[in-house]
Amino acid sequence: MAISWYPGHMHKANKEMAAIIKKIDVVVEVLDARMPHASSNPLLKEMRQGKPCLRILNKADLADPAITRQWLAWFNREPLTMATTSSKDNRIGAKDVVFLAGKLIRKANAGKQIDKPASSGNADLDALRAWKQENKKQHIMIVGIPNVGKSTIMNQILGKKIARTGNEPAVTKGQQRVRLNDNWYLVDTPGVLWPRLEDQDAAYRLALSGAIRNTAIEFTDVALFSAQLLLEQFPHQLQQRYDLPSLPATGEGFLQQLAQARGCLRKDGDIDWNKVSELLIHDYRAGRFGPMTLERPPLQD
Ligand SMILES: Nc1nc2c(ncn2[C@@H]2O[C@H](COP(=O)(O)OP(=O)(O)OP(=O)(O)O)[C@@H](O)[C@H]2O)c(=O)[nH]1
Ligand SMILES: [Mg+2]
Repeated sequence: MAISWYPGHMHKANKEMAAIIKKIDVVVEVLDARMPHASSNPLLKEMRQGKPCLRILNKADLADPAITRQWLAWFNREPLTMATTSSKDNRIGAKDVVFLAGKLIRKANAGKQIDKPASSGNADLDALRAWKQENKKQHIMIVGIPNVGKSTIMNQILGKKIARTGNEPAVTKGQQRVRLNDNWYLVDTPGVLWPRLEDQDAAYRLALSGAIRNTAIEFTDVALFSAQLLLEQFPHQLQQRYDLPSLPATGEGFLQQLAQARGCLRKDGDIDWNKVSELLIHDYRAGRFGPMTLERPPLQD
């Protein structure tokens, strides 16, 4: 079954983001460190139009640190962007975000021809204007796919729980603007996808991560896709987690074996596909196979 999830609230949220982006100084794009490619929103690139962007590879605790470093190097090649990580035990805080966002704004301004306003002839007024320019309110908008950890990061930056968080997509329903201090404002936004998930392999990875509402996916399809992927790329981790003597060649064979081993069976002894699918997907989401990154950056020269 092709995966697609673009409910009305996302369309609305995308329109609302596009409407305020002109007033935003730095866009903070939160990505899933386990799948930085699949979790990159192509609409955002269009919307951003070269505005400074800080990318946060979040849930880095669930990703392979060596591959995360490669991704950071890959993203840092892009002009007017910076990339960093955040994780459960080492969350990015206000100091880091303000420091990096400030750096990006200075870089962006250095590339601009800023005409100094003509002197008003009144020294006090000129000083007030200069002060206002220096103390301009800066706006940061936090964006990203559903359930990637935007609100968690916003709360961490603010040092208190202002935004509701939860382990399911579409927890945040509308924009929320909060003052961090005299100079900085933060805007939390609802998680958004885009109308057509053209790369269906990437869509399945998103479904595995928990970015797509459970009612919009077939658990068994996602589990079959995931079992095949894990068999090909992480056979040792699979075998270790489930203590299996050997691994079958196909995703279906693997799920059958897992169902037998874990008693995911119906009363009549048939395999309970839903139950075994949930088991595999939940284990991945909880990081029970150990840190695991499903995508690598393109090869660099
Ligand atoms: N392991 C791990 N989990 C995290 C991390 N950051 C956030 N989470 C969890 O991810 C889930 C989603 O977090 P939210 O902050 O609600 O995500 P969101 O992007 O605001 O989600 P929506 O508003 O629904 O789009 C919650 O269960 C968080 O506890 C992290 O760095 N590591
Ligand atoms: Mg949220």
